[in-house]
Amino acid sequence: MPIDPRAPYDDSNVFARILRGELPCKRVYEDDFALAFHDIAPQAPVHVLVIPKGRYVSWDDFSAKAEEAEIAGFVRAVGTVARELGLVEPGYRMLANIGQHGHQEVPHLHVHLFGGRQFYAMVS
Ligand code: DGP
Repeated sequence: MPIDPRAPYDDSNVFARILRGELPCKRVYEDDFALAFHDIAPQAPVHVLVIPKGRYVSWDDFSAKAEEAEIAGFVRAVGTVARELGLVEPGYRMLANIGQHGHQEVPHLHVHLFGGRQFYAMVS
């Protein structure tokens, strides 16, 4: 079910639990600002999620409330992950679902990185 975008941050969400080490993940990258790991239900040969370490429900509150250093660190981490995974050539898709109409299911900001195949029209 898509999340309620007005709900406060829920510390029991699955990505918060991964950040705390309570649940396993297939980690591909970590720094002070971000953690990246393989999606549990990949929709491409490469499907990685990059999440900030701070408590942000979505891109909406992250972009509004995060410190400049957190924003810069997270944006740089997303790019670093894509480069380290070898996605830059021939290219990749990045996506963040936000709230109900965006069909966001996990209420902790995450950027999807998809690669390893050709993409066409936007997802439905
Ligand atoms: P979204 O619809 O943007 O909220 O996508 C949530 C994604 O998170 C979806 O592609 C599946 C993935 N996911 C959900 N639970 C887990 C989990 O426990 N581990 C991992 N690695 N991915 C998960």
